[in-house]
Amino acid sequence: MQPPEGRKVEIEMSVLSDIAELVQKGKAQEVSDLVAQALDEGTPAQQILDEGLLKGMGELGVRFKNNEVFVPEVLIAARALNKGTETLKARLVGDDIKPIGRVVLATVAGDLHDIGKNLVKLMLEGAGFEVIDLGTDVAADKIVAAISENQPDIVALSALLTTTMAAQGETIKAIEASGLRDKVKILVGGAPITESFAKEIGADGYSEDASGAAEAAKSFVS
Ligand code: B1M
Repeated sequence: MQPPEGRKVEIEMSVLSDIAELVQKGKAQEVSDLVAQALDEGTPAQQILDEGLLKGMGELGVRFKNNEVFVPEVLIAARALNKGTETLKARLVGDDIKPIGRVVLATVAGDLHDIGKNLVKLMLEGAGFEVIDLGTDVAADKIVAAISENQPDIVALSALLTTTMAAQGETIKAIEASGLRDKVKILVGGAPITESFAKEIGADGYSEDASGAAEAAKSFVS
């Protein structure tokens, strides 16, 4: 028997706040199990992401900034969050969808942050793209080599630090120098990136979040 509506909302909220708390504690398996439970209970994936997984990381981010937690705790939390998004992905992305385009995706040189990039990957795959994920701290020449090898429609670059934003521009310059610039659309994003910065460095598109990145990518191939 289903619980009455008010009680259902209460149960959902408690599962989501448990997810947020377990992300902060870095409990990867428990996070993954609760994400699966929330999906089984019919909670929308976007709500699990926003009000569970990302809420937990947001709260931890504030404590990180205030020097209440340090790099090791944040790293373990990031692993738990990534495991949670993998569980979401397993339920969201079908196996036998014909790709609508190919994307080479990377976090730029000097930058180790991969949670936002992984979300962008999830949304792109959900939108039907094949994604070649080069990982984090990816040098411009490696991105150029991946374009030659894979002939993507789009190159998507993430940067989370004010000190690594410039590497997006350097990567675009390297793509220009290789003669491959007119073969790809370039999409940039990440917390410090703005639309005007994206224009300044010669990107074709910018989005402030992962679902916007998927929308922009779709507009490039439509
Ligand atoms: Co770092 N870190 N970190 N960190 N870290 C930040 C970014 C920081 C804001 C924390 C702070 O001080 N408040 C700060 C940056 C300050 C600045 O540059 N202005 C910071 C710092 C300083 C550092 C170190 C230098 C700390 C140190 O060592 N003293 C160091 C740098 C290491 C390096 O990269 N070389 C460092 C290290 C780390 C960890 C390794 C511990 C860990 C990363 C683990 C991992 O990613 N696997 C970490 C984390 C987790 C964070 C915070 C807490 C969370 C970032 C995150 O994942 N957010 C962060 C503080 C915060 O943001 N509150 C912080 C959730 C994620 C979903 O958001 O990545 O912004 P985000 O992605 C968003 C959008 O930006 C957008 O879509 C996503 C949402 O839908 N998006 C795109 C992202 N990429 C996109 C691409 C697109 C389009 C949209 O198109 C291609």
